[in-house]
Amino acid sequence: MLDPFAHDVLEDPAELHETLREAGPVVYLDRYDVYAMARYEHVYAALTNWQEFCSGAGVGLSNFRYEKPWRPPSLLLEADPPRHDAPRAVLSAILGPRALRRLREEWFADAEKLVDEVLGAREFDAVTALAQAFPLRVFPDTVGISREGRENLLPYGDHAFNAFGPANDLVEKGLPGIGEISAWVNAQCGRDALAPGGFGARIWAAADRGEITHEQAPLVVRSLLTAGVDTTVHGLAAVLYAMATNPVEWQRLRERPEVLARVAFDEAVRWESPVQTFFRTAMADMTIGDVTIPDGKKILMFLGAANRDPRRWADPDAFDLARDPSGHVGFGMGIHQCAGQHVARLEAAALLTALARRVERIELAGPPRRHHNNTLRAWASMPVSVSLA
Ligand code: HEM
Ligand code: OVM
Repeated sequence: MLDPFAHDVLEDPAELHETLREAGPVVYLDRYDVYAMARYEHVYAALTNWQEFCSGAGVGLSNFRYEKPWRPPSLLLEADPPRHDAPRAVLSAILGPRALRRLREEWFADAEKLVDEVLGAREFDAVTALAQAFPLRVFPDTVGISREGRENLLPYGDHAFNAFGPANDLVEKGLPGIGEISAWVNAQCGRDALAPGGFGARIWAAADRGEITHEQAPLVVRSLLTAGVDTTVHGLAAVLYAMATNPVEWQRLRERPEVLARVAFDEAVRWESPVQTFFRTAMADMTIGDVTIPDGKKILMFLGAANRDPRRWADPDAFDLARDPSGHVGFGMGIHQCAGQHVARLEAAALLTALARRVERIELAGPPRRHHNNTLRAWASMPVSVSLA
């Protein structure tokens, strides 16, 4: 009766991950009537095989063939080729490294300003003061949404990521507010709600050029608002936690931030896997090892377990800037691999570089507290103290 969504597992999933990896390539979870994969080799193989492991029936526990989705499905995350292709091409161009170059200077300057403000105190909460504050400072403006109502962004993402799991207490706690929050999010996706020049306006411009339809444009904007905030918050929290608990790595980063800020963030995404799991749906009977997955069944992919599989990673539990973390599946792999990964990396590079310049030491000033979410590995609070360079 293993439950990946029970509170004790969400608090610390390491033991479940090891149990699943050791049990074999595929494990049946009777509690949810789904199959689980936790070894790197098999998670990687499934993520790069969209034909047999599809996303169009949803990437949560709910199977859209039998159950009505809680919101119209994402045109990216919850779509298979060929329908996935055009929205993906549009977002990849808007969020790609070339397009982001013009943001770099501005975001680095914004990070300097935020860090200056925060370092007015020697003790603060790294989750609220940095990991939440920085994405909220740069991302909504870059998409081009209104100032009013931005407090809805984190709760919306939190609920969306909870909704990939079972209908447990975490989903229930979001339900009373989600109607109003969704209405606000949907209203931000219209052409008239989006400032010129932002990511949102560029999605509409792609529709004007015929690359996607005008009906698709608001849903593509919605993907940014769903996937683009909580993920980076918890990704940044992960790298800040890694630094606060690995002082030698912090010193290394401070010596070469231009190179190591990026490595540190990707190593943190491997180490912590802010997005822990996603499901796929079997498109045929498939026998893997000695388990047969019947056609139509859901398969739970443990990105977090794959990213610490000792079959793939030496000393997997160590946060180590000397390792090459590339190939981790923390951003997924294959055709659905995170469309926003360059955005996340740029945010992290900006924040870490600003911190590296001014902070000599960063350490925990009290016990950090986890935030439980069915999909995200998240922090509620992380008291830290710093000494300045
Ligand atoms: C897809 C993780 C940041 C937008 C994904 C997937 C993962 C992921 C694991 C693959 C889902 C799958 O295979 O089913 C993360 C993490 C982030 C992050 C760990 C931060 C540390 C962002 C940001 C944005 C974004 C900042 C937007 C600006 C998307 C979109 C998809 C996606 C649109 C769907 C892509 C597709 O299906 O083709 N992300 N993400 N993500 N992500 Fe991210
Ligand atoms: C989306 C999306 C993409 C990635 C993650 C996600 C809630 C949503 O396209 O809406 O999580």
